[in-house]
Amino acid sequence: MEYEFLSAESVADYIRSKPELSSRVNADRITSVQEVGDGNLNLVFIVADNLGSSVVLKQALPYVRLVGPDWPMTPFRAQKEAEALRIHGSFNQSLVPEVFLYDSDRFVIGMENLSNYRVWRGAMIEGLRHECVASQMGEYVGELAFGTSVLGMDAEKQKRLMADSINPELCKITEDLVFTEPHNDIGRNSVLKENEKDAQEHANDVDMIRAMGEAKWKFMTSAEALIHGDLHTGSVMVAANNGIEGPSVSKAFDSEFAFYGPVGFDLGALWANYTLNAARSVALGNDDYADWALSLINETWVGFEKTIRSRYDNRLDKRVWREGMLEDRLSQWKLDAWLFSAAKMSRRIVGLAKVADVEQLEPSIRIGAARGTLNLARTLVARMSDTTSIESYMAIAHETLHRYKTV
Ligand code: SR1
Ligand code: MG
Repeated sequence: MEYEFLSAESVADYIRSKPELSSRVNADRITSVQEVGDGNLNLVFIVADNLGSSVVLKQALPYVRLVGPDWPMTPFRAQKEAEALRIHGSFNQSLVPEVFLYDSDRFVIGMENLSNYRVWRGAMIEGLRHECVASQMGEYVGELAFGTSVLGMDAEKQKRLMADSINPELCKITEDLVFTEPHNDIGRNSVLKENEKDAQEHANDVDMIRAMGEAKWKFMTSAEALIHGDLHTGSVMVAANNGIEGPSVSKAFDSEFAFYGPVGFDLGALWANYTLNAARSVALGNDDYADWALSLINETWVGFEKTIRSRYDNRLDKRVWREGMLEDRLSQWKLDAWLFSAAKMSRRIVGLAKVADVEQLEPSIRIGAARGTLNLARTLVARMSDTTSIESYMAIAHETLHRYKTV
């Protein structure tokens, strides 16, 4: 597919040609253009003028940036992202960036520049505590779980939206990288030599494979809501309201993996990424921070549950969806989040697209963080049948990560 890529040199002309952008940034007075795309897929520019206005331009490349042109990828993912941001924003604009423009010829999204925000993963790696963000992300998942499911959206409208939101290419990335390849290496997996045995045991664990089969099935068949689809801590921007720490604000971004999928997948992604930070923190001996990171699991769940409970009175069909249904859904979503989190943490250890939390550790201590995380994923799966309380999850994570600490 042929289309022109943006460059630092061409963005001014691009903005000039789009009234939705030129009304926000003065293309004749641009003072800085930064390419900040540190994700795996896209080009991202922050463009600012000398009057203090700025905008973000995000362009989908026709391939996976992490790998290069050898891995082609549909640029129509930009359309999925723009639509998901708009729909999610309609429930609570404070939790996602505002979209100003979607350019279907060049697959560009023009959106709000979150200039005083930063990526949560980086902030957590630095040991900063952005309070309330985990709860806000639970609230975000709760809003989309209610608002885009048949609980909150007219059933006919919801079916049309579901059809429009089909996102097969991006879903395939997840199906392969998250559920399949950790147990079936096609040459994209890698670990430290000292972790090869751990990765092998993880890959060969028949109970884990069975659970991942179930998780993959759920991911591919359970079209509950228009989920974010890749809600790790690198997909969350955070800003402290007062000073460096204390109550913060946050926004979920990078929604190109959005599709009608299981609500528990987004929750599980958050839980897994809190846990990956805890693995890092344990390895570094930052035990207090590790405990704080694990406490976010509960905070996200509470934010989610509170939102769903508060919306449930407004459900569109009360004939058979009564109070019991709410309790059943919450139990199932918790179980799903538990299962998906195991998949989401182990893929970041053995598969393609690892996370800085663990990867940036010195090898001598990374061994323990990787081993602990893989064993934790397997233990969580093994324990699912006897407990799914969040307290148990956090206790299992605490105990397992400390047990495998090296040095
Ligand atoms: C090829 S894309 C690799 C990963 O980056 C994204 O953030 C998703 O997690 C995907 O699996
Ligand atoms: Mg991303």
